[in-house]
Amino acid sequence: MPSPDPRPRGRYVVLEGGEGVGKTTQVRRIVDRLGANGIAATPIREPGGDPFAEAGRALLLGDLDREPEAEALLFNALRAQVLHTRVLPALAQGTWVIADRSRLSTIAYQGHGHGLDLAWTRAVCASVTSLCPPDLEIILHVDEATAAQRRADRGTTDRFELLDHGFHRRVVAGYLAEAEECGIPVIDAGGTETEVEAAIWDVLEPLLPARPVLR
Ligand code: T5A
Repeated sequence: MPSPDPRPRGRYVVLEGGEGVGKTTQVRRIVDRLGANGIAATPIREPGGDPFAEAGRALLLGDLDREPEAEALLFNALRAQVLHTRVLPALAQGTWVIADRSRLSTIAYQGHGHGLDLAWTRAVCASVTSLCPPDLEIILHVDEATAAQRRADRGTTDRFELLDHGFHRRVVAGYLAEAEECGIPVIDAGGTETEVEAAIWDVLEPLLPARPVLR
């Protein structure tokens, strides 16, 4: 009989929020900080994460017209792909996965933003994320002016960033409504990168393996 795998399962943590709140920056910082604490961690981003999903990302962020239902389903198809090819294998190896977006993005953008039926959107997302539900989701939130400034500083645009202010307000309101309904932590991401990292770490800390007590 094979001996039990002694490695603890990794944890799957998802950072969420509207455009330019600093998710990518914080994914990198949290991966590095986990590494500094002796915990293997890998970043992924959605849409994307493996060659097939990155090809799908180009389609989704490109400017071909599409129906919102098709868009929501394609985000979820690519999610299923990376859950199988990247997330589940990493977790099984004991590696933490720190993700830039997942199901809440579809609920906020395609559901609240584009007005898809929320029950349908949630059900589609749930059918995919049930493959591997996140251990923790965190929503980063900044005021509109700060987010706009950060996007301008970064200087790139894709089809979602070009959508009107009303769309982005519905997305942000959608995130906050989901947070309220599902008890998801919302972090004020208006501080410095170091301050935001510390706030995320506080929320994530209970997931860390207990250190042996030295006597
Ligand atoms: N989408 C995605 C859907 O519609 N449905 C879905 O299901 C999914 C999964 C993805 C797009 O797809 C949509 C949502 C998105 O529109 P993306 O390129 O991955 O596209 O876009 P974002 O995830 O929004 O990434 P952004 O790069 O726009 O924003 P981030 O990652 O939140 O911000 P970040 O870290 O790149 O920072 C932006 C700038 O601010 C600075 C950074 O240096 C950078 O210049 N910054 C700070 N400055 C001051 N103080 C801080 N604390 C800072 N933190 C970062």
